[in-house]
Amino acid sequence: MSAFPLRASPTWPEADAARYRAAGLWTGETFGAFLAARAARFGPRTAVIGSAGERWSYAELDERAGALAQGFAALGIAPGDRVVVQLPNIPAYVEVVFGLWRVGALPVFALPAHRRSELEAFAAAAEATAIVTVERCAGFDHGALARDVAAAVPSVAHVILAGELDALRSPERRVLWEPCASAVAFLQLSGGTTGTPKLIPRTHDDYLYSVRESAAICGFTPESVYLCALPVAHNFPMSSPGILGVLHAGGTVVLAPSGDPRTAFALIARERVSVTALVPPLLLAWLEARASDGSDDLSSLELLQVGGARLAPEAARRVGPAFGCRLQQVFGMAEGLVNYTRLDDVEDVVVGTQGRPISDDFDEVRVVDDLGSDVEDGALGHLLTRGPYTIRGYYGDADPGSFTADGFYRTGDVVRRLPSGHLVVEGRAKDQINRGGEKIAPDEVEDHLLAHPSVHDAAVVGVPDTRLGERSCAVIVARREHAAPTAAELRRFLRERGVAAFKVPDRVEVVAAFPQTGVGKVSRRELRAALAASLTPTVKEPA
Ligand code: AMP
Ligand code: DBH
Repeated sequence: MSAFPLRASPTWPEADAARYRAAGLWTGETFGAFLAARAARFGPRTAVIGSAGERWSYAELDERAGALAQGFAALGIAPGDRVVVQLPNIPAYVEVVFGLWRVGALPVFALPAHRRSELEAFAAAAEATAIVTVERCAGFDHGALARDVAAAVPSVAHVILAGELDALRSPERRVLWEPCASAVAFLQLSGGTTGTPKLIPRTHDDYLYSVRESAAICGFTPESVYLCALPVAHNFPMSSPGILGVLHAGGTVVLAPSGDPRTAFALIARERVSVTALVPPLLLAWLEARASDGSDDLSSLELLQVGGARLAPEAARRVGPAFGCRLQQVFGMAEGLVNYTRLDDVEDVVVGTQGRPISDDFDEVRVVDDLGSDVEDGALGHLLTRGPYTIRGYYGDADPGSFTADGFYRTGDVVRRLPSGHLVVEGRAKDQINRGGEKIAPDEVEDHLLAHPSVHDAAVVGVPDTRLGERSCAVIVARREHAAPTAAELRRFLRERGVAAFKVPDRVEVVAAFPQTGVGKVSRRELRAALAASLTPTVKEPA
């Protein structure tokens, strides 16, 4: 077993677990068994297509994952070990993740955009023993980054590069791990509202339940061809129904190296893609590209999913005419609850709501006022949720305040529930900026800004933006006797500290002092709200 024991995380009470098992929601299947069963059933069918021409059958994927698992074991990766995976959209991602599951290790999913500051925090919080990455991607030296992180985080003993996987494979077929489906299978990342990362412990049972149901809701079949245009490790393209949903159904995953319309449209035409998933800004880019050049053959597209951030109804209405396919809105979170508009919902519902939960019977949704009392359907309130695939606590019980005493997750989203059960996301009560689906924790960025020698105080707030929904703005108070740092200087400073590009403020404003909100100790939330309100009218929306 791992030399670094898993931290305990709050989990479902036994009575609920028993209920989910008795109802057949939690089946006891593990990810390792899942892939073996898919290979037995869909053996010669194509499971994964890469942009460099790779085409792996289900049997081949199973074989590759098995051989890699033996290699991981030989290297010393033990059951229960956490392994940070930072890979772009390449087929190796799929074999690595299943290979880790086969050896009993827990992937910790990082995005290619993450940099030293984030990777170090994930590796340290998870006490990871290895990092799997690529040598280089999109001009960035991920290999060097992983080696830096390994040097800084004592638990990390191995850096494994995608280019070394073939050498690692072993023909041995030892049984590596006796699976337990109720155990944590991986740690997903929360968009987070705090500076320290909150890791999300998902079990085999709970995640596979959501994957199977999602595939059914979205009508996935062995004929489904899914284009993964978003970063593959994100919860949406991974599980809603995402690549796991396609593999469950026996369909084909096509991995796009980027979501840009040129790349994606060519892959859709070449592989006869039937379904894909986008965040709203990417949808806007696709709509524009389609309007200026309609020559790509996208006639195979049947379903376009959009989620991660608010989709403007005007954009939603353009999907059908532009792509000749149905739109589906997806409102989900890595912590669990996923809502879908249904394939048979009328247009007004598909355009005007963010869908309803996966399970009518088992997802518990409450919409409450500030005091925690349920509000009427149609009224605004805080969304709380509990159910068979929503976590009861973060890894190591970080941030217990995100959960109610009776186990509901406080999503931080402000919603309206319609009598049909559909939810409309109206806003947010959590300290988080949603930059076109990329979540930014103001605290985290502020902590970095405060490290600058000329910064006395800093607040990071969201400002409305037509394209991204919101952009981030850093409001800075300079230190006495110091010249205020320029925006370019602050951006460079953050990049040098290893902060992901999407977290670097789009805009920097310098003020003499922060407004005094309330009496006594100023709450960061109130301060950010006051600053955001003072900023909004001056925002120049980009063309
Ligand atoms: P995360 O916690 O990083 O997984 O992000 C989940 C959050 O993204 C949700 O709580 C919402 O705030 C936001 N979100 C996801 N999908 C949608 C959507 N379709 N519309 C509006 N907000 C969304
Ligand atoms: O934004 C998200 O985190 C998200 C969006 C759609 C998600 O986790 C999901 C679907 O599963």
